[in-house]
Amino acid sequence: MKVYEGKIKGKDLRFGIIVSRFNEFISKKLLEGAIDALNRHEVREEDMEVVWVPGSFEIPPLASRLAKSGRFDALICLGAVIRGDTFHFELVSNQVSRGISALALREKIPIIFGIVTADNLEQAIERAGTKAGNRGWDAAIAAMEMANLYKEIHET
Ligand code: INI
Repeated sequence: MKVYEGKIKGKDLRFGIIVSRFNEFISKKLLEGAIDALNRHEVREEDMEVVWVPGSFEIPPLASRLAKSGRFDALICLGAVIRGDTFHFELVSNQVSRGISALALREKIPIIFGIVTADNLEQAIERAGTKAGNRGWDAAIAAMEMANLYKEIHET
């Protein structure tokens, strides 16, 4: 029986990170978590590119362009959508999740969903490096695993 499982290692892999400036207090913590995870798994500084966008709504169109550039083995999308910030929470969170999943199906590289959706600021803080871990770190781990898995599958 052949079993495929991507390794969580980052050496010689290139990552694009798209991060939203809206709720930057949270998203910069996600970015720190993601970079830390990549650093600790031997991804070189020159193999990471960070692109800031105004809000999570802008993440899918940017990810689409970066995916087509051919420069990356995986993309990591980071943002924070918090209910109560504005009444269009549902609209933004639905659009960004639909957009990223549609892209992930269409593009050749993994596109990882590292968007925190939370009912309030406290919940978002919990997911950005306090008691519920750091979703940015988790997204980077998933990106390495999926990038290696895609390579394994394509090589067979
Ligand atoms: N963008 C976010 O990243 N998080 C939010 O919580 C949010 N809310 O709630 O409004 C948000 N809105 C901005 C949106 O992403 C776009 O930047 C804006 O609509 C311009 O297109």
